[in-house]
Amino acid sequence: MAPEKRLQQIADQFAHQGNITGIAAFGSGNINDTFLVALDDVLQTRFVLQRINTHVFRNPAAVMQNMRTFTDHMHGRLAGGQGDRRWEVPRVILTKEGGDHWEVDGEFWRAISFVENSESFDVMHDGDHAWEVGFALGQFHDLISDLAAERLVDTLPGFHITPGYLAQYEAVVPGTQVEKTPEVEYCLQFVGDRAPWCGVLETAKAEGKLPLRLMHGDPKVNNIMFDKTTGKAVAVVDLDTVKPGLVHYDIGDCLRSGCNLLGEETADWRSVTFELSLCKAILSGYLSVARSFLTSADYDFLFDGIRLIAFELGLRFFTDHLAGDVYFKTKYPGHNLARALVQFQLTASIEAQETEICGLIAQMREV
Ligand code: GN1
Ligand code: MG
Repeated sequence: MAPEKRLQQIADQFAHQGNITGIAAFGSGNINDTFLVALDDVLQTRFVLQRINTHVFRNPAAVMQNMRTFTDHMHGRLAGGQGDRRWEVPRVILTKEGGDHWEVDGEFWRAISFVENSESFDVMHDGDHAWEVGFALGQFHDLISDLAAERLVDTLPGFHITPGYLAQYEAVVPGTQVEKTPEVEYCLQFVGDRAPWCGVLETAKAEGKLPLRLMHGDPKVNNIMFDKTTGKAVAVVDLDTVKPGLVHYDIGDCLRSGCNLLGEETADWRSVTFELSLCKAILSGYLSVARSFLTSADYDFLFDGIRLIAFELGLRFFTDHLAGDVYFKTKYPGHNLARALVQFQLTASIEAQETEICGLIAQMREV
């Protein structure tokens, strides 16, 4: 069967209104395959169709169960009124038989509503834009903060546990087939130099200094949707990794993606820098909501979180390169190495600006 016809048949398993008028690849995800389905109906004009990568998400049914639990919770919160801002939480679209996914030929498919009149960006335009990104993350954390963590299944054990990624890296290095180019040598050295520090957040967590909270897990800037008319943030999407964790993982991920103006896919890794003015704007948007629930210790570990998540993503990309590209989707040989170099350069830029970033955090926690 032609691939388009097959996609259409899968999309038609879900309980949408109207006729499908088009299906196109959507977004730039590194794990799942995503499509946008257009309909000729006026009320619900489009929806997102995704094939879950079951090598990464071993229990996709639990991913869907979680998504239903927390989106229901968030919709309940928003039903109480949401002030003068538009705010949307995507909805799971059920199959015509009432299930939350469709399985065919060993593949796992699901459908989610598209936030209409919205768009996302890989890089920030300016400080106002960046403030909105921070606000969106704060809003997300706030909306999920009163859902009991035990109600969600851990769908990706080990996610954002940096010492675990280091252990995987150490297991892969001895047997790698990858050629030891100067860039590979640089990465090996970069990781080695930071290995003793990389347990910083897990140690603080184990010592009870940082509270376990529900987090998004992947709030990179292109997972924040902006209203096309007002230019304001209106939703946080990509909800597969919502689970118990530290807000620091999310803040770090948001900043590592939002403060790199060249984006994480640039080939020009040597020019990558961490933009302090955007960091200030994102943190200030975030704290406009989160100031009410952050503890003093949370602030103490913010800088480490920012540095760590950039480093961790570099480590994950580099390990995948050494392992033969088995986790992240790649477009060319060496793609994961190029991505690792970007994140390591960003880490180095964060380290070089430690005094300024810590100064900013100190100023903001005083307000
Ligand atoms: C992956 O698939 P995507 O692009 O939403 C990854 C994130 C990384 C991100 C880097 C489950 O997310 O952790 O930060 O790539 N997701 C998973 O772009 O590993
Ligand atoms: Mg994701």
